[in-house]
Amino acid sequence: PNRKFFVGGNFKMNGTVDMISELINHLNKAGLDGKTEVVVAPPSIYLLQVKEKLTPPAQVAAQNCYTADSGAYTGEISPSQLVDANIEWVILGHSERRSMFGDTDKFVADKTKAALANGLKVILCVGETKEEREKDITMEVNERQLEAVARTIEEKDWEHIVLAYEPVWAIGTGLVASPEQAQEVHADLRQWLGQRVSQKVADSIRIIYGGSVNGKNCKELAQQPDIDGFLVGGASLKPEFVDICKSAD
Ligand code: G2H
Repeated sequence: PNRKFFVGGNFKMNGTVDMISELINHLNKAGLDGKTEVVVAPPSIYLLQVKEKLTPPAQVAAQNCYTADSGAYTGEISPSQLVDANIEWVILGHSERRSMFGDTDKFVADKTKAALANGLKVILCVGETKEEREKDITMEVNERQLEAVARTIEEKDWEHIVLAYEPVWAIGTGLVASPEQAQEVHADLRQWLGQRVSQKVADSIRIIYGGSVNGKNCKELAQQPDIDGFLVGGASLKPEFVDICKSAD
């Protein structure tokens, strides 16, 4: 299967006007050749700045959005506003939003549907906690999160989704999943999609890994057959992000 490698940089709630400007300059000078699809996700207040300065083919993602188009929803951003600002992507279902900001499986699915309906592409995150892995319910949890989306969108919508597997125990902890651990879940997720959605979706969807990816561990992870890229947090704020963008070259 011919899946284009995908690397996302999730800045989370980090950065300043100056720091983000430096990061984007560095990325622009990196000579990314478009072999890997590169997408950066700054905090929403910096989306327009990044959109203006970032050189294509690199693209921009929001870190979240709401379901409605407009209205009395203080503090939220709509999918249509992101489209209006020429933002191509949105990250949905990140574990930090699930655990801290009330994003349930259903809410994530509804946001995904709204984002896709407006023409955004979605980086959809799933992943189990440490306790869930120890209880041996890793796939159950990941399937439950994915099932909520599968029953909300149509088969054709999956073409505009990149699936990010982010084990919560590996996020920001320095405890990266081993290439074997990540590959195992990625393969299971692909198999699940094949049975639940279609073989075509299973074969073509990019499944990317997130959780303490850095310039050193990315190469070995990138060689796994079902790892089609990364969602990078901490290391996306450092020069080594460029090395991660080139890890499949
Ligand atoms: C997982 C990842 C980016 P980090 O959240 O989404 O963050 O690379 O800092 O573990």
